[in-house]
Amino acid sequence: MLAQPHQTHRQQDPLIWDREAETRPREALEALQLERLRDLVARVARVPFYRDRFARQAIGPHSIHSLADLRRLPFTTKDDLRAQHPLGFLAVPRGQVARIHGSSGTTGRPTFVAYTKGDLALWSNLCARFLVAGGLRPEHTAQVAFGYGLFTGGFGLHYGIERVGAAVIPVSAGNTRRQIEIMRDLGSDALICTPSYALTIADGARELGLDPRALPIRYGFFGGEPWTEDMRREIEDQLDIVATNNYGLSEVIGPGVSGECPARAGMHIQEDHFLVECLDPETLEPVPDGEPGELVITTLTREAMPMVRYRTRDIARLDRAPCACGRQTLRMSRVTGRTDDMLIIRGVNVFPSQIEEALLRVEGTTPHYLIEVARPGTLDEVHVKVEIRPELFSDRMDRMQALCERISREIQTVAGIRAHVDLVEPQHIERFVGKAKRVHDRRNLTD
Ligand code: DLL
Repeated sequence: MLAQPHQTHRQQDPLIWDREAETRPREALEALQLERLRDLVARVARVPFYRDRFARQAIGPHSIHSLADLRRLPFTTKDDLRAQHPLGFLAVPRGQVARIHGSSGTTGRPTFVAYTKGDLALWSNLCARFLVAGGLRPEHTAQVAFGYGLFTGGFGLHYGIERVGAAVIPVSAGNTRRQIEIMRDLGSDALICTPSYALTIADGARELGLDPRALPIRYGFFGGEPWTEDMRREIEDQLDIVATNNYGLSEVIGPGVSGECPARAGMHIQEDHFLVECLDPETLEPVPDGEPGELVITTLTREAMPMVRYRTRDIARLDRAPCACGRQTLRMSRVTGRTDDMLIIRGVNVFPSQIEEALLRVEGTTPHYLIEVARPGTLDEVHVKVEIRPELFSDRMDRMQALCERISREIQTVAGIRAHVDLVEPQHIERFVGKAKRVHDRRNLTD
């Protein structure tokens, strides 16, 4: 089932928010990208990190003659952002910052992302593009079940929906029963959350004795975590909706980097604002189109915190063929993996090192642990097996139970997720000679 055009005040382009920008011919798009890239190189010279690197390589706007010159620019990594904590990457005076979001880091300390007023306007427009492409109309009511807060999902989509002119219900994440009640009371047409939460809502409806297909929602906009075509079929079937995928990351802007059109043959990258490369993560050379590689993103128009060649660690494939929908932009496949060990648990980014930090805060634990992730039904479940010191291993169930609860609380504090903790006798967790493998991810999240 594909999204059907609706009658709206934008009747001439019912499935395209900004026809001029979104269907710009390739040549004109590349000319615009080049102009913006030159401007970016001039602007980021205000950031000491880039100023130093550019100076070392004698790079300036004069070095950019074609888009291929992008490859002369240095990369930016999450570690670089961390080293400049909290706002060392700011490219505008602090007084021009209009909002700050954050993304989880390996140490529990967020990396901050700043926006000017202009960035916020751009962001809502980019979200409006994929929302309209996926079926949202001004007469619709959209329910946002992403968290509102430092996470970019809630606020990003919220303002995108407002930009489209639809009504927004900012329910925020969690409380499934309430989500369902609100959805039924207010007749929400669209649901915005992680794909796994969409399935939880379907489960929740059944638990309440309701038929999930009879819920009012008709459109689902899902992102923030990896999912598969099988999962899409499952969601569409269980909820009787059209589900589209959208991708983004806080360091770059949040949701709005790319999203699907009704053809649903990959996510259109908003190339007038982001230059996306797909590189071999080892050699950092481009991979041929259609081959998996790490996405590296340059923000062409972000003002407060522009990024030059940001290494996303996300693995995906690029497709340059024009799309049936009329857009000429590059499309990216689903994200099929990461080059680092970051896990996304129910939409929350978690690094194994955070779990380790939590364990080590509790006296009596050892650094021998195993994180098991599974998706037995529709939701991710995490079990952390941890060895405890021999002197603490006890026959007293109540003591062991209390210890489990303490560890679980620490994990919640440091990593923001709920985990089942299993205490294991000393020497019962496998030891490694080389690189320790501390994560067993049993979810099948590839295409
Ligand atoms: O998750 C931004 C977002 C919110 C996107 C809501 C879409 C919807 P972060 O918390 O910084 O930002 O996490 C970014 O999440 O590098 C990917 O690994 C993963 N990710 C985001 N969208 C998708 C998707 C937001 N559609 C990290 N498919 C990224 C697969 C996704 N992975």
